[in-house]
Amino acid sequence: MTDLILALDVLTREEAIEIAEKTAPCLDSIKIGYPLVLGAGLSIAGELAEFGLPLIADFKVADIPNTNRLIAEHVFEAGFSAIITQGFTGSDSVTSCVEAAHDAGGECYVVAEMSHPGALEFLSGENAEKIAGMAVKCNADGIIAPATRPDRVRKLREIIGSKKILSPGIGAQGGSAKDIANMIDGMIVGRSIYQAEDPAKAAREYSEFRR
Ligand code: O7E
Repeated sequence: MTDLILALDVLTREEAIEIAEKTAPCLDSIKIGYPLVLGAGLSIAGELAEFGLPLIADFKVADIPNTNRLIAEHVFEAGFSAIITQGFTGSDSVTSCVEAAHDAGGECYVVAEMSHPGALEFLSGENAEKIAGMAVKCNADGIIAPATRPDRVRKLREIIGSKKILSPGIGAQGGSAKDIANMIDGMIVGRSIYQAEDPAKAAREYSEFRR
C-alpha cells in the first residue's frame, strides 16, 4: 500500500479543520508539526483525531534519549499514532523514541535523508545510508526519504528492506507522485493539496497514485 499523507502545515485551527473536512475522504493519514501546533496548540491533535485518520507528529525530535522520551510521551498522550525523529542524534536517542512509541502502541519513523537541496550538504549520501541502517537496528517502523531523489529512495530501500518509507517532496518541491509511488509506502503532500484552489480535488488526484 502507498498511503496518501497530508502535511497539514497551515497556521490556524480554522484552516486546519476546513482543509481536513474537505480532504479527509481521500487521505490515509494527516501529518502535523510546528507550523500548526505552534499556531493552534497541541489540542488541535485531539480535534483532528475526530476525522478518524491516524495522526503523525512531525517534530523531527533531535535530543538526548531522556528528552526524546519525554517529548514522545506527550505526543502519544495527545492522540498521535506516530512520531518522527531525526536520526543524526545517534542510536541511543532514536531507540528512546522508538521504545516510547511502541510502549504507547504507536510507530516511530526516522529521518534518513531530507528532500530539500541543502540536505546534500550533510544529510545525504553515506550519512543517510548509515542512518537508514541504524533505524533498522533500532527497530524503527520506517524512514523518511526524499521524493525529490528517486534514485536515493531506491538505494535506501536496499538498506531497509521491508520497513516503511514515507516520502515528502512531491508537488511543490518538484517530486513526482507518478515516479515515486510504487517505491514507497507513504506519499507526504502538503502545499499541492492545502494551497490548491480546490483541495478536495487535489487530494483526490493524488489519491489516484495509491496502490
Ligand atoms: O513541500 P510540501 O508543502 O508538500 O510539504 C512537505 C512536508 O514534508 C512539510 O511538512 C515538510 O516539513 C516535510 N518534510 C519535507 O518536506 N522534507 C523532508 O525531508 C522531511 C519532511 C518531513 O516531513 O519529515 C518528516 C516526515
